Formats: sequence, C-alpha cells, structure tokens
Amino acid sequence: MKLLIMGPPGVGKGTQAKGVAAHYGVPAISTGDMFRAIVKEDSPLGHQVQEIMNSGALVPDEITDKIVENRLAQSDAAAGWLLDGYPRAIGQVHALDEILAAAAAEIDAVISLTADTDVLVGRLLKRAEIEGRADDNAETIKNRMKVYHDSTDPLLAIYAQRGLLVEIDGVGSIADVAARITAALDSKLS
Ligand code: B4P
Repeated sequence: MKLLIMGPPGVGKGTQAKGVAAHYGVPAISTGDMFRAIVKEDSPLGHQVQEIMNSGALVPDEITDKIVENRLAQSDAAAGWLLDGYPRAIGQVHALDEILAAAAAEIDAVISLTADTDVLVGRLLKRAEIEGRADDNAETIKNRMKVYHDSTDPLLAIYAQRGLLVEIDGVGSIADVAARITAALDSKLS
C-alpha cells in the first residue's frame, strides 16, 4: 500500500499519519520529522534547514527529494509506505513519479485533509504552547499558510485528475477523523 497524506499546516497530517500507517501495516514517513532530526544533528545542513523551517519556507527540492529517495530505499519501505508532507511542490511530484517509475510502483491513494484556516491557526498556536516548536509562531504560521496555498494546494488537482484523491474533513476528534480516513480508503481500495 502506497499512500500520501496532504493538507495545510495544522490539519492533522502527522497526527493521523501514524494511525493510518499502522492500520495498513506500512511505515509513516514524515519529511517534517526527518528535517527536525537533521536540525538536531548540528551540521551545516542542519543549520541551513533550521533557518528555512523557522521562516516557514520549503526546504529546496534537491535536498528534500534526495532524503525521500534514500528513505524509500530502506527495507521497511519495500512493501509500502505513507508519505506525510511530501510532495509539497510541483518538482517533488515529478521526483516522486520518477522514484515510483524506477520501482514499477504506483500510489494507491492520496488523502487530502481539509479544515478552515481559523481552526488550523488555533491548533498550531495551541501546539506552540505545549511543544514550543520554533515554526509555530504567528508570523511563521502565516508564511506557512501562504506557502501551502501557493505551492502545495495546486498539487491536489493533479492527484484528483489521476483519480487518486480522497477528501476527508479534518475537523472533529482525532479518533473521528481517523475513522473517516480508514472508512474512505477501505471503500476506495476494496
Ligand atoms: P510539517 O512537520 O509537515 O508541519 P505541519 O504542516 O504543521 O504538519 P504536522 O504534521 O506537524 O502537524 P499536524 O497537522 O498533524 O512541516 C514543517 C516544515 O518542514 C515545513 O514548514 C517545511 O519548512 C519543512 N518541510 C516538510 N516537508 C517538506 C517538503 N516536502 N518540502 C519542503 N519542505 C518541507 O498537527 C498540528 C496540530 O494540530 C497538533 O498540535 C495536533 O495535536 C493538532 N491536531 C491534529 N488533529 C487535530 C484534531 N482533529 N483536533 C484538534 N487538534 C488536532
């Protein structure tokens, strides 16, 4: 099973990815988590990535695509995966297409989580109080929303055209949203 989960910052991608991936017995692979791990390494790349993430911009495709390609080549990803937060730009769609073509593989479905902007901002500011993530402040959130709108939201039309998009309302309890996702995927993929 090969799945993508997409949606604006704060919609619940990372929150839902783990449960959905466990449900289908595949690893959840989050580019955001991979970048946060790189930042902790205190290397030149880590400093570069930290500066980009703190501004709310996207890490350049040439860095992101390579990291994803290497991760998908690991043995636990051989039978499938759920990619959380990738692709986020048109170049990344093409890069993923190439990775899949080289493996003669295809995406089974793309989960698109939706919620109103005020709900999203509220969740991220709440997470800022609890976790203190450097990119969860009002100014960076505003830029992350703009970047999502400009670069990532248009990608949904591509996957819709390919017949892969499964739209899910991301508002409700975490358990309710999880149940909506698995019900919609089970019905699409059966
Ligand atoms: P991410 O880590 O992907 O950050 P995110 O969009 O905020 O999503 P996240 O998964 O963390 O949060 P979620 O919505 O689950 O990316 C961070 C940065 O990394 C990017 O800005 C960029 O710089 C870089 N990056 C990542 N991928 C990249 C790529 N492909 N290319 C280039 N750069 C890339 O949850 C948010 C909050 O809402 C949580 O506190 C959660 O508890 C809460 N929540 C979730 N569901 C809820 C619900 N149903 N009800 C109430 N609260 C809920």
